Amino acid sequence: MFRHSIAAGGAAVRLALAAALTTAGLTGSAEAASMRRIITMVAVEAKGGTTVDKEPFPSAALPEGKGYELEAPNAEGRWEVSTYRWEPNQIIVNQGDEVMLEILGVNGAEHPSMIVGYDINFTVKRGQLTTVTFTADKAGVFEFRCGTHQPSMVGELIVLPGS
Ligand SMILES: [Cu+2]
Repeated sequence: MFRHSIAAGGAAVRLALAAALTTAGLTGSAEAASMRRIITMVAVEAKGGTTVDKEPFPSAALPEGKGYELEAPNAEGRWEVSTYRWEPNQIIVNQGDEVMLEILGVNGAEHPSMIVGYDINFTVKRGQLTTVTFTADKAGVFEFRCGTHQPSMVGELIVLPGS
């Protein structure tokens, strides 16, 4: 749903963003010029848990894949849930921007990943900063995904169309 509204309303979103930037004094005109963009990201694992005396173990399974894990109660009745994520998982740039993603691996040994539609492959490793640079020359919505931790470790690169 959201993806469709972005795709259909890209021009409106771009104008709104340009207006917001102008209001903030970040650009002199309603048309944002191509910029160098540096976006810091992390590969993280969100975790939570409790015990069955406080909350029952969920009866519904989570989607298949290594992106979600639901551990059954242990001998003490404690159960855990975890998921791998990109943070942020939505990136908005203007067409023509020179984009640099600086991605720190915090959880998980490695994340072999790609930006679908941009033919960009990269691997994020724990404790290392992976730099991904590209020119956002194609407008549209593009998935970036880890090949291991699906279906949760996915995000959207939104490239707003140029004039
Ligand atoms: Cu991963």
